[in-house]
Amino acid sequence: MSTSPLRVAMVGHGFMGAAHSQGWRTAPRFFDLPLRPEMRVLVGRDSTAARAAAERWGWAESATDWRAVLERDDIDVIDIVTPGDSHAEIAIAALDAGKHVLCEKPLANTVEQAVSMADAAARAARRGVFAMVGFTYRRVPAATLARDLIAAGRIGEVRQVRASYLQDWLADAESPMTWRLDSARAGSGALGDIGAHAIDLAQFITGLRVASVSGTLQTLVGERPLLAESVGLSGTASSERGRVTVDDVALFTARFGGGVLGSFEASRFASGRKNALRVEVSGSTGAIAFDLEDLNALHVFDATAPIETQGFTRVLVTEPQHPYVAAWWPAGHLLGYEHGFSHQAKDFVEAIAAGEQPTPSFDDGLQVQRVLESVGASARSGSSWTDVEPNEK
Ligand code: 4PW
Repeated sequence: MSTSPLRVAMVGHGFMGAAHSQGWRTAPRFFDLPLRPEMRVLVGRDSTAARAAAERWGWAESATDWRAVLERDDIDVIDIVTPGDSHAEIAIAALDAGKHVLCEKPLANTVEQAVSMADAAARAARRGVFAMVGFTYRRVPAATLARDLIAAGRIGEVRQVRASYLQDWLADAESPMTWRLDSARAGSGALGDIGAHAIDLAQFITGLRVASVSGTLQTLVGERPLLAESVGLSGTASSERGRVTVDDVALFTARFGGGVLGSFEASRFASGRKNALRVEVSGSTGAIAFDLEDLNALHVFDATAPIETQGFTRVLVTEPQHPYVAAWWPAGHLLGYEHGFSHQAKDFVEAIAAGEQPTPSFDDGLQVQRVLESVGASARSGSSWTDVEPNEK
């Protein structure tokens, strides 16, 4: 293991804080990294809660003022796991202070904020300081394998894309309000929270970018009990009620560059679906299907195989030859949700050590933000086709 440290401060300590902590803690223990991440400071507004989270997850200390942490010269990385309304302020200040930044998705709550963040990232990159957005699911080995197979031409020419992210934790109308249901904090609902993952993953796997969209957004439950205590994605309800200000369901069709058509669905009301991020790509000589609820597998169809034995094959993605897998367990010993966060930390650390831009970059995060905004605009206009403005180069 490298002896040169990379000293990390994490701002925020909700569900994503636990996941990122797991990534930082585990990556240097399983991967041979060029820099050794050190979990220096966990930052949270409430000092008691921040201290408890720091002790539980293995951070050396806790703090309540992220601005003071940015001034410390014993911190190299700021990891942002707060709700979207604070991403831009923290990320821009951190980059300007010379800290590398890992920021949770979606990059921001608006395109305007995301543009400022991408500008700050470009300024910082010129000084060898890098920013990355946390579209973690790219780092699930089966998803990375899907990208590799398509890039190698294994399904021929991409013709059609189906992507969805389905959860059901809001299906109960009495499930309480959380920040994810407040547009001021989250920007949008299912669209940005989970639809952003579907957009990023579909683009990552196919190598194509969404050029225009036609969409619809719907809020199914307009009022919910306020949150008494947060637990995971949801929590316990209080006796007061509040208004839901985001979409519960987002549906849109998309035209990718090259004329490829895609369909997207994001819902937190999909009863029985717990965390089903699915991408299926149909090609001229085959197809590929990924489902996060079965994340150790990739379904691959080869249309050039003898017709008698054609069909989707469930490939178990646990061989040492598969992306990221060699560092873990022997073949067939499965990985889980949390491993994506270790892979994310690994890739981020390696890019920093090499002085290279990690991916997905803030430019990539901005492009996804533009897709989200175009879906919103299309929905407001009555589902008319709306172009996604390209990032300026
Ligand atoms: O980013 C997403 C979240 O906001 C996640 O990947 C899953 O859905 C877990 O929490 C929500």
